[in-house]
Amino acid sequence: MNRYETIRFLLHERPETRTESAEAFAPANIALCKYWGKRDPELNLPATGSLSISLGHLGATTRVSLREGADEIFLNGEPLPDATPFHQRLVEFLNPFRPEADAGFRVDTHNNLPTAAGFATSAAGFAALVLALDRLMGWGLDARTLSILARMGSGSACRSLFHGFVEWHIGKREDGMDSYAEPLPETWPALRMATLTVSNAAKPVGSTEGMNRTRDTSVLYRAWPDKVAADLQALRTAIHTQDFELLGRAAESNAMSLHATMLGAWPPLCYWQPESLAAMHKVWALRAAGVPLYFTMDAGPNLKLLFLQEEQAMVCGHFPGADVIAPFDHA
Ligand code: 2P0
Repeated sequence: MNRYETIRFLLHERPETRTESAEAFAPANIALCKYWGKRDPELNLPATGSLSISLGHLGATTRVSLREGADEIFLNGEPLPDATPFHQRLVEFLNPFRPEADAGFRVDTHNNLPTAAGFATSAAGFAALVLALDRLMGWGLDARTLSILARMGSGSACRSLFHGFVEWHIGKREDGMDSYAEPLPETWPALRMATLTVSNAAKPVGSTEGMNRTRDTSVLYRAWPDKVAADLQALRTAIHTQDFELLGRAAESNAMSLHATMLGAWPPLCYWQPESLAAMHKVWALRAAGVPLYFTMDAGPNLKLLFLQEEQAMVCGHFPGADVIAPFDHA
Protein backbone atom coordinates (compact mmCIF):
# COMPACT_ATOMS: atom_id res chain seq x y z
CA MET A 1 0.00 0.00 0.00
CA ASN A 2 1.21 3.50 -0.75
CA ARG A 3 0.66 6.44 1.62
CA TYR A 4 -2.72 7.39 0.14
CA GLU A 5 -4.05 3.84 0.38
CA THR A 6 -2.71 3.39 3.92
CA ILE A 7 -4.46 6.53 5.15
CA ARG A 8 -7.72 5.55 3.38
CA PHE A 9 -7.47 2.13 5.01
CA LEU A 10 -7.10 3.72 8.47
CA LEU A 11 -10.13 5.96 7.89
CA HIS A 12 -12.26 3.26 6.24
CA GLU A 13 -15.84 3.07 7.54
CA ARG A 14 -15.23 5.51 10.37
CA PRO A 15 -18.53 6.96 11.54
CA GLU A 16 -18.57 10.74 11.03
CA THR A 17 -20.12 13.54 13.04
CA ARG A 18 -18.79 16.49 11.11
CA THR A 19 -18.51 19.99 12.59
CA GLU A 20 -18.05 23.34 10.84
CA SER A 21 -14.46 23.78 11.92
CA ALA A 22 -12.10 22.35 14.51
CA GLU A 23 -8.88 23.36 16.23
CA ALA A 24 -6.10 21.44 17.94
CA PHE A 25 -2.71 22.08 19.55
CA ALA A 26 0.36 19.83 19.42
CA PRO A 27 3.73 20.48 21.07
CA ALA A 28 7.06 20.59 19.24
CA ASN A 29 9.52 17.91 20.26
CA ILE A 30 13.28 17.53 20.52
CA ALA A 31 14.78 14.07 20.20
CA LEU A 32 17.19 12.88 22.89
CA CYS A 33 17.84 9.84 20.69
CA LYS A 34 17.48 10.89 17.07
CA TYR A 35 15.51 9.63 14.09
CA TRP A 36 17.91 9.65 11.13
CA GLY A 37 17.27 7.30 8.22
CA LYS A 38 14.20 5.63 6.75
CA ARG A 39 13.64 2.04 5.84
CA ASP A 40 10.59 3.15 3.81
CA PRO A 41 10.41 6.74 2.52
CA GLU A 42 6.84 6.36 1.22
CA LEU A 43 5.37 5.67 4.68
CA ASN A 44 8.13 7.40 6.68
CA LEU A 45 9.11 4.16 8.40
CA PRO A 46 12.31 4.70 10.40
CA ALA A 47 15.53 2.70 10.28
CA THR A 48 15.69 2.86 14.11
CA GLY A 49 13.55 3.83 17.09
CA SER A 50 13.88 7.29 18.70
CA LEU A 51 12.98 9.04 21.94
CA SER A 52 12.03 12.69 22.41
CA ILE A 53 10.81 15.22 24.87
CA SER A 54 7.90 17.47 23.97
CA LEU A 55 8.16 21.19 24.62
CA GLY A 56 5.10 21.78 26.78
CA HIS A 57 3.03 24.73 25.59
CA LEU A 58 5.42 25.50 22.71
CA GLY A 59 4.05 24.12 19.46
CA ALA A 60 1.43 24.56 16.74
CA THR A 61 -2.26 25.36 16.88
CA THR A 62 -4.12 24.40 13.72
CA ARG A 63 -7.71 25.18 12.70
CA VAL A 64 -9.30 23.30 9.79
CA SER A 65 -12.60 23.60 7.94
CA LEU A 66 -14.01 22.27 4.68
CA ARG A 67 -14.44 24.62 1.73
CA GLU A 68 -15.45 24.42 -1.90
CA GLY A 69 -12.58 24.57 -4.35
CA ALA A 70 -8.86 24.36 -3.77
CA ASP A 71 -7.14 24.15 -0.41
CA GLU A 72 -6.24 27.40 1.33
CA ILE A 73 -3.30 27.22 3.69
CA PHE A 74 -2.17 29.93 6.11
CA LEU A 75 0.99 29.89 8.21
CA ASN A 76 1.07 32.39 11.06
CA GLY A 77 -1.64 34.43 9.32
CA GLU A 78 0.10 34.56 5.92
CA PRO A 79 -1.23 32.62 2.91
CA LEU A 80 1.18 29.93 1.79
CA PRO A 81 1.66 30.40 -1.99
CA ASP A 82 0.39 27.49 -4.11
CA ALA A 83 3.68 27.06 -5.92
CA THR A 84 5.79 26.34 -2.82
CA PRO A 85 6.94 22.75 -2.26
CA PHE A 86 5.47 22.83 1.27
CA HIS A 87 2.02 23.78 -0.10
CA GLN A 88 2.21 20.87 -2.54
CA ARG A 89 3.33 18.52 0.22
CA LEU A 90 0.36 19.56 2.41
CA VAL A 91 -2.19 19.26 -0.40
CA GLU A 92 -0.91 15.78 -1.19
CA PHE A 93 -1.03 14.81 2.48
CA LEU A 94 -4.64 16.08 2.71
CA ASN A 95 -5.86 14.13 -0.36
CA PRO A 96 -6.84 10.89 1.43
CA PHE A 97 -8.63 12.85 4.19
CA ARG A 98 -11.14 14.49 1.79
CA PRO A 99 -14.75 13.36 2.34
CA GLU A 100 -15.37 13.85 -1.38
CA ALA A 101 -12.62 13.88 -4.00
CA ASP A 102 -13.27 17.55 -4.89
CA ALA A 103 -13.62 18.85 -1.29
CA GLY A 104 -11.10 21.47 -0.22
CA PHE A 105 -9.72 22.36 3.20
CA ARG A 106 -8.84 25.66 4.79
CA VAL A 107 -5.89 25.11 7.12
CA ASP A 108 -4.75 27.86 9.46
CA THR A 109 -1.64 27.12 11.53
CA HIS A 110 0.00 29.33 14.13
CA ASN A 111 3.06 28.35 16.04
CA ASN A 112 4.43 29.98 19.16
CA LEU A 113 7.94 28.60 18.83
CA PRO A 114 10.93 30.90 18.80
CA THR A 115 11.22 30.29 15.04
CA ALA A 116 14.63 31.94 14.95
CA ALA A 117 15.96 29.05 17.03
CA GLY A 118 15.52 26.73 14.06
CA PHE A 119 12.95 24.40 15.57
CA ALA A 120 11.43 21.82 13.30
CA THR A 121 7.91 23.22 13.11
CA SER A 122 6.68 20.51 10.75
CA ALA A 123 6.43 17.92 13.54
CA ALA A 124 4.07 20.02 15.67
CA GLY A 125 2.23 21.23 12.54
CA PHE A 126 1.43 17.78 11.13
CA ALA A 127 0.45 16.46 14.58
CA ALA A 128 -1.91 19.40 15.18
CA LEU A 129 -3.33 19.02 11.64
CA VAL A 130 -4.15 15.33 12.14
CA LEU A 131 -5.76 16.06 15.53
CA ALA A 132 -7.81 18.91 14.05
CA LEU A 133 -8.94 16.75 11.08
CA ASP A 134 -10.08 14.05 13.51
CA ARG A 135 -12.13 16.62 15.45
CA LEU A 136 -13.53 18.19 12.26
CA MET A 137 -14.77 14.87 10.93
CA GLY A 138 -15.71 13.42 14.34
CA TRP A 139 -13.88 10.15 13.69
CA GLY A 140 -12.74 9.66 17.30
CA LEU A 141 -9.47 7.99 16.27
CA ASP A 142 -7.32 6.47 19.01
CA ALA A 143 -3.87 7.86 19.90
CA ARG A 144 -2.00 5.10 18.05
CA THR A 145 -3.87 5.70 14.79
CA LEU A 146 -3.37 9.47 15.11
CA SER A 147 0.36 8.91 15.64
CA ILE A 148 0.58 6.67 12.53
CA LEU A 149 -1.28 9.29 10.47
CA ALA A 150 0.99 12.10 11.69
CA ARG A 151 4.06 9.98 10.88
CA MET A 152 3.04 9.91 7.24
CA GLY A 153 3.08 13.75 7.17
CA SER A 154 6.56 13.98 8.72
CA GLY A 155 8.29 11.19 10.61
CA SER A 156 8.99 13.10 13.81
CA ALA A 157 5.36 14.34 13.89
CA CYS A 158 4.27 10.97 15.30
CA ARG A 159 6.05 11.96 18.56
CA SER A 160 4.33 15.37 18.76
CA LEU A 161 0.94 13.82 19.57
CA PHE A 162 2.01 13.52 23.20
CA HIS A 163 3.47 15.54 26.06
CA GLY A 164 6.52 14.57 28.11
CA PHE A 165 8.93 11.79 27.13
CA VAL A 166 7.84 9.96 23.99
CA GLU A 167 9.26 6.87 22.30
CA TRP A 168 8.68 6.10 18.61
CA HIS A 169 8.74 2.35 18.06
CA ILE A 170 10.63 1.23 14.98
CA GLY A 171 8.09 -1.50 14.10
CA LYS A 172 8.65 -4.44 11.79
CA ARG A 173 5.60 -4.50 9.55
CA GLU A 174 5.76 -3.37 5.94
CA ASP A 175 2.48 -1.47 6.30
CA GLY A 176 3.86 0.48 9.29
CA MET A 177 0.96 -0.32 11.61
CA ASP A 178 3.42 -1.08 14.44
CA SER A 179 5.54 2.05 13.92
CA TYR A 180 3.95 4.69 16.15
CA ALA A 181 4.90 6.78 19.19
CA GLU A 182 3.81 6.37 22.79
CA PRO A 183 4.36 8.55 25.85
CA LEU A 184 6.47 7.19 28.72
CA PRO A 185 4.73 7.28 32.10
CA GLU A 186 7.49 9.23 33.90
CA THR A 187 7.55 13.01 34.34
CA TRP A 188 10.56 15.15 35.32
CA PRO A 189 9.36 18.64 36.23
CA ALA A 190 12.85 19.95 37.12
CA LEU A 191 14.26 19.15 33.66
CA ARG A 192 15.12 22.18 31.55
CA MET A 193 16.12 22.71 27.95
CA ALA A 194 17.48 25.97 26.57
CA THR A 195 17.93 26.84 22.92
CA LEU A 196 21.15 28.53 21.97
CA THR A 197 20.67 30.20 18.62
CA VAL A 198 23.83 30.34 16.57
CA SER A 199 22.20 31.05 13.22
CA ASN A 200 18.66 31.35 11.89
CA ALA A 201 19.59 30.98 8.24
CA ALA A 202 17.63 28.28 6.38
CA LYS A 203 19.56 25.02 6.50
CA PRO A 204 21.37 24.21 3.26
CA VAL A 205 20.15 20.59 3.14
CA GLY A 206 16.77 19.59 4.58
CA SER A 207 16.39 16.66 6.99
CA THR A 208 14.76 14.29 4.51
CA GLU A 209 17.50 14.71 1.93
CA GLY A 210 20.19 14.77 4.63
CA MET A 211 19.13 11.45 6.14
CA ASN A 212 18.83 9.78 2.73
CA ARG A 213 22.30 10.96 1.74
CA THR A 214 23.79 9.79 5.04
CA ARG A 215 22.19 6.39 4.80
CA ASP A 216 23.27 5.93 1.18
CA THR A 217 26.85 7.22 1.34
CA SER A 218 28.24 7.26 4.91
CA VAL A 219 30.06 4.13 6.01
CA LEU A 220 29.71 5.43 9.58
CA TYR A 221 25.94 5.03 9.28
CA ARG A 222 26.43 1.25 9.60
CA ALA A 223 27.20 1.76 13.29
CA TRP A 224 24.16 3.98 13.87
CA PRO A 225 21.49 1.31 14.65
CA ASP A 226 23.66 -0.22 17.42
CA LYS A 227 24.38 3.21 18.84
CA VAL A 228 20.66 4.01 18.91
CA ALA A 229 19.83 0.73 20.64
CA ALA A 230 22.37 1.45 23.41
CA ASP A 231 21.28 5.08 23.83
CA LEU A 232 17.58 4.20 23.92
CA GLN A 233 18.26 1.74 26.72
CA ALA A 234 20.36 4.29 28.65
CA LEU A 235 17.69 6.98 28.24
CA ARG A 236 14.88 4.68 29.42
CA THR A 237 16.95 3.85 32.52
CA ALA A 238 17.90 7.50 33.11
CA ILE A 239 14.27 8.61 32.88
CA HIS A 240 13.06 5.80 35.11
CA THR A 241 15.68 6.42 37.81
CA GLN A 242 15.78 10.22 37.28
CA ASP A 243 19.53 10.03 36.70
CA PHE A 244 20.31 13.34 35.02
CA GLU A 245 23.99 12.63 34.27
CA LEU A 246 23.04 9.43 32.46
CA LEU A 247 20.33 11.24 30.49
CA GLY A 248 22.67 14.07 29.51
CA ARG A 249 25.49 11.75 28.53
CA ALA A 250 23.26 9.52 26.40
CA ALA A 251 21.60 12.49 24.67
CA GLU A 252 24.84 14.37 23.94
CA SER A 253 26.68 11.26 22.80
CA ASN A 254 23.75 10.35 20.53
CA ALA A 255 23.79 13.83 18.93
CA MET A 256 27.58 13.75 18.43
CA SER A 257 27.34 10.33 16.81
CA LEU A 258 24.51 11.54 14.58
CA HIS A 259 26.71 14.38 13.34
CA ALA A 260 29.61 11.96 12.86
CA THR A 261 27.47 9.89 10.47
CA MET A 262 26.64 13.09 8.57
CA LEU A 263 30.29 14.15 8.34
CA GLY A 264 31.06 10.81 6.72
CA ALA A 265 28.44 11.32 3.98
CA TRP A 266 29.28 12.43 0.45
CA PRO A 267 28.99 15.27 -0.31
CA PRO A 268 29.75 15.82 3.40
CA LEU A 269 27.01 17.20 5.62
CA CYS A 270 28.23 19.60 8.27
CA TYR A 271 25.41 21.53 9.93
CA TRP A 272 27.78 23.16 12.45
CA GLN A 273 28.98 26.75 12.27
CA PRO A 274 32.16 27.94 14.04
CA GLU A 275 29.91 29.34 16.80
CA SER A 276 28.34 25.88 17.30
CA LEU A 277 31.75 24.39 18.03
CA ALA A 278 32.65 27.30 20.33
CA ALA A 279 29.46 26.69 22.33
CA MET A 280 30.21 22.95 22.56
CA HIS A 281 33.67 23.69 23.96
CA LYS A 282 32.11 26.05 26.48
CA VAL A 283 29.72 23.29 27.64
CA TRP A 284 32.62 20.82 27.90
CA ALA A 285 34.72 23.33 29.90
CA LEU A 286 31.83 23.98 32.29
CA ARG A 287 31.29 20.25 32.71
CA ALA A 288 35.00 19.73 33.41
CA ALA A 289 34.56 22.34 36.15
CA GLY A 290 31.77 20.25 37.68
CA VAL A 291 28.64 21.79 36.16
CA PRO A 292 26.03 19.18 35.14
CA LEU A 293 25.30 20.64 31.70
CA TYR A 294 24.84 18.76 28.42
CA PHE A 295 23.56 19.54 24.94
CA THR A 296 21.84 17.99 21.98
CA MET A 297 21.78 19.18 18.36
CA ASP A 298 19.59 18.43 15.36
CA ALA A 299 20.15 18.94 11.65
CA GLY A 300 21.17 22.56 12.16
CA PRO A 301 23.80 24.76 13.85
CA ASN A 302 21.93 25.51 17.10
CA LEU A 303 22.47 23.81 20.46
CA LYS A 304 19.77 22.75 22.88
CA LEU A 305 21.24 22.78 26.38
CA LEU A 306 20.04 20.23 28.93
CA PHE A 307 20.22 20.93 32.67
CA LEU A 308 18.16 20.90 35.86
CA GLN A 309 16.14 23.77 37.27
CA GLU A 310 18.67 24.40 40.07
CA GLU A 311 21.34 25.25 37.45
CA GLN A 312 19.14 27.67 35.50
CA ALA A 313 20.58 30.93 36.86
CA MET A 314 24.11 29.69 36.31
CA VAL A 315 23.39 28.51 32.74
CA CYS A 316 21.71 31.81 31.85
CA GLY A 317 24.71 33.65 33.29
CA HIS A 318 27.10 31.76 31.00
CA PHE A 319 24.77 31.79 27.98
CA PRO A 320 22.87 35.11 28.12
CA GLY A 321 21.12 34.46 24.77
CA ALA A 322 19.64 31.13 25.85
CA ASP A 323 15.84 30.68 25.74
CA VAL A 324 14.82 28.40 28.61
CA ILE A 325 12.00 25.88 28.16
CA ALA A 326 10.32 23.88 30.95
CA PRO A 327 9.03 20.81 29.03
CA PHE A 328 6.65 19.68 31.76
CA ASP A 329 5.09 23.11 32.20
CA HIS A 330 1.95 22.50 30.13
CA ALA A 331 -0.84 22.12 32.69
C1 2P0 B 1 14.74 13.96 15.14
N1 2P0 B 1 15.26 14.98 12.93
O1 2P0 B 1 14.65 12.82 15.64
C2 2P0 B 1 15.70 14.10 13.97
C3 2P0 B 1 17.03 14.63 14.38
C4 2P0 B 1 16.29 15.87 12.50
C5 2P0 B 1 17.49 15.49 13.26
O2 2P0 B 1 13.21 14.10 12.84
O3 2P0 B 1 11.49 13.21 6.25
O4 2P0 B 1 11.33 16.37 9.49
O5 2P0 B 1 9.57 14.39 7.35
O6 2P0 B 1 10.28 12.13 8.13
O7 2P0 B 1 10.62 14.26 10.70
C6 2P0 B 1 13.70 15.61 11.14
O8 2P0 B 1 13.06 14.73 10.29
O9 2P0 B 1 11.76 14.12 8.46
C7 2P0 B 1 14.04 14.85 12.36
P1 2P0 B 1 10.71 13.42 7.49
P2 2P0 B 1 11.57 14.91 9.78
O10 2P0 B 1 14.11 14.93 15.61
